[in-house]
Amino acid sequence: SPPSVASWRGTAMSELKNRYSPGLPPVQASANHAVLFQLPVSPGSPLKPYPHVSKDRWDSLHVRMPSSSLSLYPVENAGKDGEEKQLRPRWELVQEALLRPITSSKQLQDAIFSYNSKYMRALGFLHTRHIFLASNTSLRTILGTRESTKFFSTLLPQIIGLALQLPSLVTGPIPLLVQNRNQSVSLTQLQVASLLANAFLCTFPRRNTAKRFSEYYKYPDINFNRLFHSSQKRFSCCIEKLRCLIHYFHRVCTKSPVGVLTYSRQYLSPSQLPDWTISKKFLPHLHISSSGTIEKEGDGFLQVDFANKMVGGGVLGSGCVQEEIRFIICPELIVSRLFTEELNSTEALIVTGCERYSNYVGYGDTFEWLGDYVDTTPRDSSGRRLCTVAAIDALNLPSVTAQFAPNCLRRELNKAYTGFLGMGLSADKLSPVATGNWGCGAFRGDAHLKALLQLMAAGQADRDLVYFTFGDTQLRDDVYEIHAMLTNHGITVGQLAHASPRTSPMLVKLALKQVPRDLTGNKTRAPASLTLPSITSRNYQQTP
Ligand code: AR6
Repeated sequence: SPPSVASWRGTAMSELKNRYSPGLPPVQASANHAVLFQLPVSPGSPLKPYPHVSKDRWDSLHVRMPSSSLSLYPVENAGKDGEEKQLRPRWELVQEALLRPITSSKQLQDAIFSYNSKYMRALGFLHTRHIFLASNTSLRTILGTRESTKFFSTLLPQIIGLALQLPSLVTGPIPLLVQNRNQSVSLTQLQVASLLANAFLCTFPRRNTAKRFSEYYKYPDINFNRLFHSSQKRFSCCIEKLRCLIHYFHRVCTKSPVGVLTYSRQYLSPSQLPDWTISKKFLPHLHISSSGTIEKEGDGFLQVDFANKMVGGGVLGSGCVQEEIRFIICPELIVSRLFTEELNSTEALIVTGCERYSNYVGYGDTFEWLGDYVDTTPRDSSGRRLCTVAAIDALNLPSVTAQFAPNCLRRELNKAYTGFLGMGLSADKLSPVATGNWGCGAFRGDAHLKALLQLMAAGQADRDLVYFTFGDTQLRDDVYEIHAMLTNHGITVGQLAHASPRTSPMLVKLALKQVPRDLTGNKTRAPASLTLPSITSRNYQQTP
């Protein structure tokens, strides 16, 4: 349909190049890429864990696995002098607890407590009424009576089986993706499922405290216990999220997934960052639509996750906005929380190969699981779905005006650029970026400004931009007009970055809604809230 009635403006999707272009080169092991299955991948043959002989690393550079022989847990024993503590291998306790028959939520809770008692007590978790998974009534609310009976008779034993296969499925050490390093880890979808089954059963050691300077305080939490807690804010969202997760386990336990995922930490050192003010790159093509979502209509593009610096944000708690919803409908993203240290300002996490398992409706408080989703996204030569998600965290702004400060603008440009950069791929093969109001919901940013900054970052990274305004038709038209005007005038990324009243009166007029007709030849309605201060000028006064 013609643009006047269509919900989109700009370049038609069909004219954008490189949709479904692989997001990464084929999987290859190297010093900074750990591959935990045997290469090469031959389509149709089962993937084998690698190395063939298990190798454990119980140290600060690798995930401390619950099945490690060095993971010990203090248990109380009745000795001849009364109670005494004895250290036992945690994995023995986990197996003992989970291999006993579990036919009720209370028994499941007791099993989890047997290898997590200290932590549960610390959080007041021993009050049964606080744990909704510990109440069969609540489980029936989540699953329905018949399904909840089936959960204990069929699905839970399968989840436990998947979790306990961990030592034979994940035979190599998983590196932590630490700050200021480019580093990747590739896992099979089955390995990821086993790790997630362990997270569901809360088996990961040392991950149960957020205390400052505890070993993992700069890592997101991974055990699912917070989701089981009925005193959570947004209790109904937690229930819907559990529905999604239980559905995921049902899917992977019924039919083992056969693909592969790569999790990459992308870091740019100061010398790798662009000098924005001298950039000669042009703004990219823009497709902007008021309908559609990044995960659906953005299929085959580089999909932006509006992230928290702790990737996944509140996915295992009460959060339920773009990032949390994405992680819960594609639970393989949740595993990134196991090994991704807090993102710094020039870092992004890129996940390639994740699959979507659930349908949903609503957003925030109205979010609901809506049944199965069959993902038909094609795979690359390494068995990864051609779905790449770039997690970039915008600034969480203390005030609306703060974002216009030059250092904030530069920070956001660098962050978006880090996520959009196709490392190891040639510029002519890069897929467009699918994004939207990044940093403009929970993080309170200005959508016009963020759209412009993302256009600049995409242009700098040689990618076109597909922008979903999430229902906002005014924003769609504003950004479309601004983009059309800037590209008609051949304005470069550098000129935009350099715009200030002194260096670029035209751009500043544009920003201040004073664009004269003779500059464009068209009637121009400048957006309400776009301002364009210089990122170089220190003295620039923001106009109210
Ligand atoms: N597709 C396109 N646009 C969307 C979608 C979607 N699926 N979902 C939401 N939007 P927000 P932030 C639009 O608040 O401000 C999380 O807790 C919609 O207009 O998720 O960067 C993270 O963990 C929405 O208002 O992103 C962080 O802690 C806007 O995108 C924090 O929130 C922003 O979505 C990040 O907050």
